Amino acid sequence: MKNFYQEGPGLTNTYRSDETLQKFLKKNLPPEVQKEALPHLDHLGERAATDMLLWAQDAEAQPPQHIPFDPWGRRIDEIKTCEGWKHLDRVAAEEGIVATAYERKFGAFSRVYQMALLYLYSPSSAIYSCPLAMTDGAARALELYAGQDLKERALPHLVTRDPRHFWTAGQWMTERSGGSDVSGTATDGHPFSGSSPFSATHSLHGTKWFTSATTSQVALTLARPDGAPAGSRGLSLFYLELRNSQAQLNNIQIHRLKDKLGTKALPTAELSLLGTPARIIGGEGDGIKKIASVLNITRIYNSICATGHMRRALDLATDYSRKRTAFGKTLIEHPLHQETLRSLEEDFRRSLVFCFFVAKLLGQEEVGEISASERILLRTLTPILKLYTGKKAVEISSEVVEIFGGAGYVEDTGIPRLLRDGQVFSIWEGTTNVLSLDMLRAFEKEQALPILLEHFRNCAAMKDSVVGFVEKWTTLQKIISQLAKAAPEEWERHARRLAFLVADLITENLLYENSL
Ligand code: MFK
Repeated sequence: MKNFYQEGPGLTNTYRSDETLQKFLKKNLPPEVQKEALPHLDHLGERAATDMLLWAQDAEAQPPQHIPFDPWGRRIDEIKTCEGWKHLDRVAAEEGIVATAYERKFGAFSRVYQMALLYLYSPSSAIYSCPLAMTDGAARALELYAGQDLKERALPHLVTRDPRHFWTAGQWMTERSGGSDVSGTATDGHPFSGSSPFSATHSLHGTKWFTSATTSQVALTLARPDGAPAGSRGLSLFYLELRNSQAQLNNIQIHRLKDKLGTKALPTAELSLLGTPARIIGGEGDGIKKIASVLNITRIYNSICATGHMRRALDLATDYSRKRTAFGKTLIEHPLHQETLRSLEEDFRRSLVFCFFVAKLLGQEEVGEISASERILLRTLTPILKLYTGKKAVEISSEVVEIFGGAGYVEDTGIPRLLRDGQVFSIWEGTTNVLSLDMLRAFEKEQALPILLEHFRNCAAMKDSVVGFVEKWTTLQKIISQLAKAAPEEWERHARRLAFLVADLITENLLYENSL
């Protein structure tokens, strides 16, 4: 062992090395979609292990900086980002990470194709996938609620493949009083009297506490127009552009960048709106309901990115396990190590199939090919998918750090970052508890529970009496019958348990159906 040096983990084309993704897509995409999508995914998988990876490393090594003043004391609030970060923006446009969904070339399958691109892009993007999530969500909200002129102005930029014209969007909801409960939103909207290239209706005054990525060109935000009632019902949805034609901020002052646990390359700022021109979207009121169309997309992005993150962590752990020797054989040859990896791989596979099941429903909704019960399934499963994959990302990241032993605890191996970044998924866009309550909201408002139960009754795993599925189904029925006459507080107490049980049933069936 004299002069022994351990070889570190490596990555190869992340599409070719991903048997689960390949198998799933080959089974689920129609041949004409496969013909275009699979070579593209192969190409992106190569980039994810080569040029993108280097740019992501650059972005991680040179986090963004906030420069509040110019040398002469003028307020400029520049957010300086490195070349790697800018390249990742260009790759996103070129590869159609958002565009593929909006071109809708393959009907509902466009979303599956697009989410597969995102899944490969995200783990080598230094979480550039976060601004893309909000860009996609904003595109959908504009599509649903904006006037024709605003659609024509903004949408082509959000969904373009041309990096020179590509815009990203922020989603600014969180204020000092809350990110989960936004009823205390203190941003006011007064009537706007000046001229604005996007026909602003209001000028906004308030402070936003968590805005990612603050280098975006546009943002959607919540504010309370003059005279609107207190509480969440009085909020409206607004569109704004961060900079004017001279590239100066539109009455926005950036206070500081957040010093976050992870996602260090992503500029997240606290800022104040000091009379920022904004355009109300879809008329006054119902702001939460309208921004929910953004949230439901960003939550699916979160799940895809969490699953891509799991795959990256497992790829590194598996490669390392083939290289590292302990007690006379490589780690991968030890039965207990094999079992540890097997169980993590299974959790990853569950997450992957669940993500693409929901992505397909989203695609169906967007092209108007969704039944009433499928629409309710999409509404109910979105928060469940997000809470499930968010927690799995944390668990898998933690186990992978452990697999590397002491090396996993040392910064310059890059492994600790997996755990820090993995933790964001359960927080970003709704915590586990908030999402469990969102599931209950869907049960109540959409009468979703009977539809979910009917879905389970029709599952292949139910018809074929798959043991794991039937056991969980029995438990679910037991809990539901216990809760049948219970007060809402009791439903709330059990919400998280119910959500994970639903996730277990969905994933058990999807693994069975896909022979994975
Ligand atoms: C990538 C790295 C990023 C950097 C790190 C990030 C760190 C974290 C930064 C953050 O702050 S992330 C936090 C982002 N915030 C959220 O995700 C919001 C979480 N909170 C919720 O989702 C709450 O449940 C919610 C704000 C929606 C509760 O608001 P309300 O007003 O109490 O809800 P209400 O009254 O039940 O619903 C209002 C309407 O919206 C209802 O419709 P109706 O008016 O027809 O009755 C609801 O049905 C509808 N609605 C609510 N949620 C919905 C929805 N509709 C569809 N889908 C949903 N998910």
